[in-house]
Amino acid sequence: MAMRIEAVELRRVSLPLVRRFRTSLGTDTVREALVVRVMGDIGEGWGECVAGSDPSYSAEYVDSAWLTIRQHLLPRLGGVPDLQAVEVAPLLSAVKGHRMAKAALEMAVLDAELRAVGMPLSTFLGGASKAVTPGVSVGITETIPELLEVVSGYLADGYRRVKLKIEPAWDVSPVRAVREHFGDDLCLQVDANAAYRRCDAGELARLDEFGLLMIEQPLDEEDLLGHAQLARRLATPICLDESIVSARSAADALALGACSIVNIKAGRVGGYLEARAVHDVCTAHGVPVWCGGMLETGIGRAANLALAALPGFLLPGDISATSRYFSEDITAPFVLRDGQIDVPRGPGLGVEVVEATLEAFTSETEVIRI
Ligand code: NPQ
Ligand code: MG
Repeated sequence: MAMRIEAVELRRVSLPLVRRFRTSLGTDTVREALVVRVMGDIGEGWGECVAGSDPSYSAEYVDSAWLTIRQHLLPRLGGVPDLQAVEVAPLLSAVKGHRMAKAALEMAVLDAELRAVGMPLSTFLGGASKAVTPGVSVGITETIPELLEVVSGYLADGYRRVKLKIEPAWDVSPVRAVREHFGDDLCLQVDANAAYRRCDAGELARLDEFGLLMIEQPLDEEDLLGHAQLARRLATPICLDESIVSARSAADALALGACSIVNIKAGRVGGYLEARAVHDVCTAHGVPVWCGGMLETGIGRAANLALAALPGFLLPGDISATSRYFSEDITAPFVLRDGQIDVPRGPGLGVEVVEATLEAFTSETEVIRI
């Protein structure tokens, strides 16, 4: 199936978070998302750009992605008569970087194409799982009692894996408190979002006694060598997030010994097809992967569920129920059922955008006609 793009609608959407989310990068109370609708001869498709409102997690942010899509990406897709989703990345390869912007467009074209042929994204990607086991990412809180209360709530909701956000001076004590309070059986891991430096290795080694599943991205995204050196000093496995921007960088990180687990986020690597390639590289090396999360709306959440249905996704991801983040979403909510979330079965992403809700949360719209 192929399409000709006739118009693209960009929307800035602001969804209030149910509780503020603090990480070593900053504090968010609202998720500002960029939603992309591609319209063409075969119908329409939806995509979501996972960039944040400022360049703190990565260099990309909503405004940069918006401009890049309009000025540099769409002009390379707009005139193509028989555009296929698999050609989107090659056609955009002359534009350096801007992977999250590229991923959003590819997702929308994939959705349009797969809807037109009636195939679910999970089937197209090669996923077999019907449901995935969710984890939950827990922000930095003001106090340890507050953290224990928040974690208790998530365990009561049915989450079976907990990830604590850490930063210097919020690491050993919260981890110890959670481990002591909930016991050794709790699947526990931490994520530093690059908040440490090579000279902090001694401090990070203090986490070894808590039996963590992994420590995610302790050092700078560009510091693969530092991660390799740190991996040799720590008993806790290192997982990379920000550093992995392509299948090639995943292969390099594994060859260097910089990590033994990989967090896959399609936006960060330029799309769901590249994300599958990262999965394939890791699986070929016997390295387990899991699906990261970027506080997606139902659009991105649906696509993440499809990706996480691939066989190498051996660890619970940051795919939580909608209610972990939002009281209202632009699609029907994803819910926990017996501690799992179902992979969408409908064609394409398998979700319908509720247009009235989308409109209510939209602060800016631009329609670009080809
Ligand atoms: C991570 N996500 O794994 C990211 C980081 C992150 C679920 O822990 C707005 C948009 C705020 C994206 C905060 C989780 C964000 C964001 C943190 C992503 O590193
Ligand atoms: Mg992370």
